[in-house]
Amino acid sequence: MNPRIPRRRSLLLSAAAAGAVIAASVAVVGTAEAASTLGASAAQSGRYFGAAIAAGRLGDSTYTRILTTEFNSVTAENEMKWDATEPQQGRFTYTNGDRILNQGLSNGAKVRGHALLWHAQQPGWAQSLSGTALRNAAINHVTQVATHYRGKIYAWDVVNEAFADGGSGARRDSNLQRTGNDWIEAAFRAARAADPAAKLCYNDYNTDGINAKSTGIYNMVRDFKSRGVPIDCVGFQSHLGTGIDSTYQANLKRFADLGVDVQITELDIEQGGNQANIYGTVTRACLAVSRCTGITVWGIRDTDSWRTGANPLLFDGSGNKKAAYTSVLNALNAGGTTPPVTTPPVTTPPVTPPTTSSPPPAGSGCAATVSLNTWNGGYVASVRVTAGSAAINGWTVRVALPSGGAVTGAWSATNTGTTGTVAFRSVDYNRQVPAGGSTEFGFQGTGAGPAAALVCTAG
Ligand code: 9MR
Repeated sequence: MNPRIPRRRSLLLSAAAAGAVIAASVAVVGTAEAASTLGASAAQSGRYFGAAIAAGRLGDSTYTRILTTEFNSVTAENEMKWDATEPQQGRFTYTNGDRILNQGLSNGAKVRGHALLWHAQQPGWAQSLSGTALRNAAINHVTQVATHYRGKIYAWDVVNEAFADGGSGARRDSNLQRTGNDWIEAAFRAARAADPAAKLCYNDYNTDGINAKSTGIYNMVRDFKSRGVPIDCVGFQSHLGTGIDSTYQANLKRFADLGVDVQITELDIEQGGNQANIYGTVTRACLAVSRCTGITVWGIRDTDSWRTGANPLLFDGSGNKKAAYTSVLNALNAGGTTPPVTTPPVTTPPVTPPTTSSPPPAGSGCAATVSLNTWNGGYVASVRVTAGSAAINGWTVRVALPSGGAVTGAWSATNTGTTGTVAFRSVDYNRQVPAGGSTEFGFQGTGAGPAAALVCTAG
């Protein structure tokens, strides 16, 4: 039953020679039995095998037995999404998210966080926001939720499904996208600041091969890496039908070659003649790409799946292993490349820097106050512009940056220059501020934050 696996052995030995953590297991590889569970067999090559789980099903003993026996990673199917964790603005509820977390951690499993920002499953209050208010609410959401789970999440889907289907390779229209094209990088920066140890992923579907959509995402990741935007991984949901694109593995590989981990994050495959084979193909593709660190199936039994009638999972409704299960287990036991041991860059914990502001608006001027969310080497700045005793129609805030620092993006304002003293000018929708009223804009930058009080000019 245990095939001889010379390829895996030699790869593990070379990992040992390189001093990788996996070296500890090398001595037993030659005589190892094939592991008999998905998690254990994935762990032989340094990977995880996980499932999306639902808090409401944890009382089902068949479900929980399979979960704790077979899987060494869990993802909350719904419980960590925006509508679940912040049902009212600023009021956070973590009860069900924490149940998933604790189920995973108490079982020695990794926990994938899913998902901080997404155009779907937003709470009603967020759906009705736009512009600065939505941007600030979104960044606050990322910061609060990632802070709550700080140090406990293996990888976060920071942004989910932000690209359009079809041939454009462009971003999907959404309320988040309309806050400015930089919303994704702002979210990643905020997530890094809040939980420096979590791997930060972009996650999407219909990316199961080299196509226009996956290429759009590829270009974004390449851009992020070149500009130092903190991204560590890309999730490929892999909700598959009865076939699989011949470039599935090559697509994973091209992303890995950008210097990010790749993960199969929501695997389910329509039942049909090819289901077991395709499960094996996906598993082998991950094993063949060294930076493919794990696979998650989107549910446990067919009856737990969101795809009613497709029977797309590894266990039938009674909890029996299907042919697809055996196909995956055999592929895992045949071994593969070994993922490098990578951790997010070490960063110093965020500090709360002093808030700097210009004097309170005297008469008809304006004032600007900044608060910073910093990390080692960068920050996100939120600036509040307050009108004095008269309404203003247009404003400019000048920010003096320390030498070496630069602005890398702004929202709800347009900036002139990126270094030295940078001027941020109001945009159409936040130009008018009533007497005593305020509006907000933001920017992110490298280096330390503003070096002096901000100067606000009305008009
Ligand atoms: O499986 C989830 C289902 O229970 C929810 O009703 C649905 C709501 O949109 O989300 C499902 O999970 C989705 C995941 O969060 C993102 N990728 C697509 C998944 C299937 O729709």
